[in-house]
Amino acid sequence: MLTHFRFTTAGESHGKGMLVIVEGVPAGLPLEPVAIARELARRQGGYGRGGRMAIEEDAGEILSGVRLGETLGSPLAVWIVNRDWDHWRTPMSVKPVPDADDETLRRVYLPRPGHADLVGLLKYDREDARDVLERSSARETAARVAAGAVARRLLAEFGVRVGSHVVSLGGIESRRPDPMPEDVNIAAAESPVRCLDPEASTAMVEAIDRAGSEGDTLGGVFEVVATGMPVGFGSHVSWDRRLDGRLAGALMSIQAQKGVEIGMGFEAARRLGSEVHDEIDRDPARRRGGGFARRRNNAGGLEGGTTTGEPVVVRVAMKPLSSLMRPLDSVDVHTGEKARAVRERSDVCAVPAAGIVGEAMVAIVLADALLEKCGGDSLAETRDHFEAYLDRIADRHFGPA
Ligand code: EPS
Repeated sequence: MLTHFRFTTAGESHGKGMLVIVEGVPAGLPLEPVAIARELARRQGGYGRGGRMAIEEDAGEILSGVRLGETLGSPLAVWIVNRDWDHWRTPMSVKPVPDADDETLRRVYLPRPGHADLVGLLKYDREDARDVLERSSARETAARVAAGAVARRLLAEFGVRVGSHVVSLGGIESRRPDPMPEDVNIAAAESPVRCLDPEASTAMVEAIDRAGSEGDTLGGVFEVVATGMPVGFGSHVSWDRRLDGRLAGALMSIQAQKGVEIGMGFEAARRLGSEVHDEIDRDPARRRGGGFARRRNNAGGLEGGTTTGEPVVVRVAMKPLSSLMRPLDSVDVHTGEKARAVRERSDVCAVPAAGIVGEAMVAIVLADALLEKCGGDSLAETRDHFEAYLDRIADRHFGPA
């Protein structure tokens, strides 16, 4: 799905670490390790996380692709250590461990409803669900966030910023601030659940405590907002070039996400066309947008699978996590007997962290769209193409500056 800014991840949740390889970054992009460490630290936060986050201190080590603070145009490899691996050396051993019992190897025969455990066992012909859950775990999102940090760094060169906030959690809806804060992430960081409505934020924390004490879990909805993307990225011409589809696919690929809305989203289906579509005005100040402006942004910054120049706004629905401390009914895959699913240490709620992962996936898709349109082996070349394209739009409507 990604054609220009590509990445792949490897690693198991309690293995030695997570690796991500990012391909397609132009040469000459300034990149400090702290740009990655900062995003990884943001992902580790959020009220509702379990004991694991007290063990990990994700920073990310750049193994390749950067020299003297600048990208080389070669693949970037980033390594994120799993500190918890120290406790898992035997069960996660690469070599066989003869004579070890099921407990020592932490084998799992009781698949959790909602997790990849059962389908993975059947599909990959495994007996031990640990062979599945170690990879299906959302620990993998640390690697995505590292790739997203590189995408963000590239987008920043072009004035594009990506932020997120939690709009709903455990059924508690937040009120939208009006106007929205200038920097969503700075405002969201004030709330333990990254919610911009202080009252809702308090109620969400209480709901997490309640669910946790009952051995249950909670889901929610987060919103990602990307500002500064100019008009004309993505395309209407072919199904797989439509940016709304590419964003939705990338966001739905995040573990535990069940739905994506763009702009007004599902609400648009209930309204009249006149209430939905964003009327067009003349605005000479927006030379590089052809001198056009919109009165509102119900489209969420996308028309015809192409950016309009308004903020790109997407919301993503996350289901409650499927590792419950009060487990649901399941079947023992060894005996075929009815049993309770396995109790695995986990989080009560990871919606605030999922928002950071959502930002990463949006940044990656937008970076891909940017490189698709502007190309170039070096940042300078990409920038030349970017500026020339926007100057051309301005010239067409106003004549050369
Ligand atoms: C996860 C279960 C928990 C989470 C984990 C995702 O880990 P553990 O099984 O070690 O307690 O903390 O998330 C992370 C490790 C992370 O870095 O986000 C799961 O089953 O998906």
